[in-house]
Amino acid sequence: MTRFERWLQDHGVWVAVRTYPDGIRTAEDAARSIGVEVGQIVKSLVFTVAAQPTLVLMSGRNRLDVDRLAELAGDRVERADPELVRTVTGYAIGGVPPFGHLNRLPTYIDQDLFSYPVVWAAAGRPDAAFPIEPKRLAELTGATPAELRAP
Ligand code: 5CA
Repeated sequence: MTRFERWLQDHGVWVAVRTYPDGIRTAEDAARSIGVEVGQIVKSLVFTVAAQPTLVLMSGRNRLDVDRLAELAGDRVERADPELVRTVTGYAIGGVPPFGHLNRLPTYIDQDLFSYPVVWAAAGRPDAAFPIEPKRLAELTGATPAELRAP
């Protein structure tokens, strides 16, 4: 059982994890392999706001507007490096899930994800993903919905 699956079990959260042997490291790979629109893939991105690691759940078709996040969060925003991502989430880039992290992170969710009935997120490894209703994803992460896409 993977760490993510153990977290699901320990927290009584049920999602259907599927594996893709060819790997789905990027949103584009994931969309192609799963057979959905790239906008339906959830990118789980870690930034620091001041020094506080913060999670941003972004639609795969959008780029985060970092200035907008800084405005919302009220402080300076920087991208976390791969080591920090692993330290705070417990997962390596390419497989970072939207929840199930070592530490619970303040979280924002891209408004555009709510335009799909179902979205797909990484399941703790670069070859696994699971579908989830965006509303449930926001509830489980306690995320703040926001308009976050770069123009
Ligand atoms: N498995 C796929 C689809 S679910 C996945 O995890 N996609 S992702 O978008 O959530 O994770 C890849 C993201 O990691 C990239 O979009 C990119 O923003 C980020 N990333 C890639 N390389 C680095 C890096 N060197 N430092 C910080 N972030 C990076």
